[in-house]
Amino acid sequence: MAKRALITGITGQDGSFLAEFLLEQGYDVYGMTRRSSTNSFDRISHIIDKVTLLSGDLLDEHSLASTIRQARPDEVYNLAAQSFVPTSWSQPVLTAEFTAVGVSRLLEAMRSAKPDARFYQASSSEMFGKVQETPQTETTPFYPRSPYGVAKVYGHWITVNYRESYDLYACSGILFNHESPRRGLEFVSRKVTDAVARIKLGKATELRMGNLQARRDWGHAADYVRAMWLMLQQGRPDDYVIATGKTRTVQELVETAFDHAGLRWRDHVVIDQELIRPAEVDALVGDASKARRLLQWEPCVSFHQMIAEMVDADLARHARMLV
Ligand code: NDP
Ligand code: GDR
Repeated sequence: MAKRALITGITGQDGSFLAEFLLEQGYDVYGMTRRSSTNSFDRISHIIDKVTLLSGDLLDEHSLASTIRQARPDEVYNLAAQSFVPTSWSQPVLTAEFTAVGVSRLLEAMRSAKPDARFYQASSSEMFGKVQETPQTETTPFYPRSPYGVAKVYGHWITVNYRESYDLYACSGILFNHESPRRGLEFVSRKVTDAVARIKLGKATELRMGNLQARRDWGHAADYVRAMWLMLQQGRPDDYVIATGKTRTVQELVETAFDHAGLRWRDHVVIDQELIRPAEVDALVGDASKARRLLQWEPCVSFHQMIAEMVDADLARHARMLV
């Protein structure tokens, strides 16, 4: 019989890649979506006939329990969250409700409706924040620097706590930044590749940016969703860092994207103080050796391949809009 998986956040970047991956593995895929007056199914439109969508919201425990009862999942992937760091300063309480307490609601729903399901929590390198050691591993202490980071620390520890308290198979994947052409337009990689495409096609001239000196460890979303699945296929549940081990500045990302389109970034980029964050995470770089050793996980897509793919996709999209 086919295994059944429930994905919260299926309409997001990672949810769409994970749904594709699990369908390829022969799973019956269920996705939880929240109601909105316009649908947000763009990222899953190509697989919409192959997945079953169920209505639920992280704010509503009743809907979570009902979603789990309907899906009867073997595996639950909790990818839903308020995931944009700057919004967590303007909406700190909502971020805590979705990204922190939402994890408790889902774990409680799973514990009552399907306690033998395996659970994946989407934890984040933002938990390391003001880093206490470099590179960051599963044992590096957390020091979050935004309401989002604080909420993710809660989500991480409640997952560990439910594993230890109730013997659930619950894993926390501490994933570093990962991108793709499906990344939301507000995140730095996609903001840059989208602007490069618009500038190249004559639709824009300027790109306003915040801190160019911040460093991140950027990988590709398709590689990272494979790691989520691997975590749920092991003999026992555990937590894993997923990262490439390479760190680059935002400026290097900008240069790479402009170079790929044959443009000079200095002709177009303007620093906007409004985009500087109240507290910054200056430099992240992960050590994924535990995942490499125990999950045999390796990233396949390089940084340059990924940025080229994103620029090309945005160029094609904007060119289509011109005709
Ligand atoms: P996205 O922002 O692209 O997707 C977030 C998803 O959560 C969307 O499907 C959204 O639905 C859904 N969602 C938000 N609020 C609720 C709610 N109240 N109830 C139900 N669903 C909700 O995020 P990513 O795909 O990039 O990330 C997936 C997860 O991984 C997130 O938890 C994120 O914090 C975490 N993460 C991401 C990293 C990255 O680099 N991408 C790195 C580390 C962790 P809708 O379409 O309706 O808005
Ligand atoms: P991050 O991703 O906050 O790391 O969280 P983002 O791409 O938003 O920022 C990365 C770095 O770029 C700097 N930056 C800018 N960022 C944005 N968005 N826009 C700008 O104009 C800009 N200029 C400079 C930022 O200051 C920051 O240092 C992402 C999210 O996906 C989280 O959900 C996830 O948990 C972490 O990655 C790991």
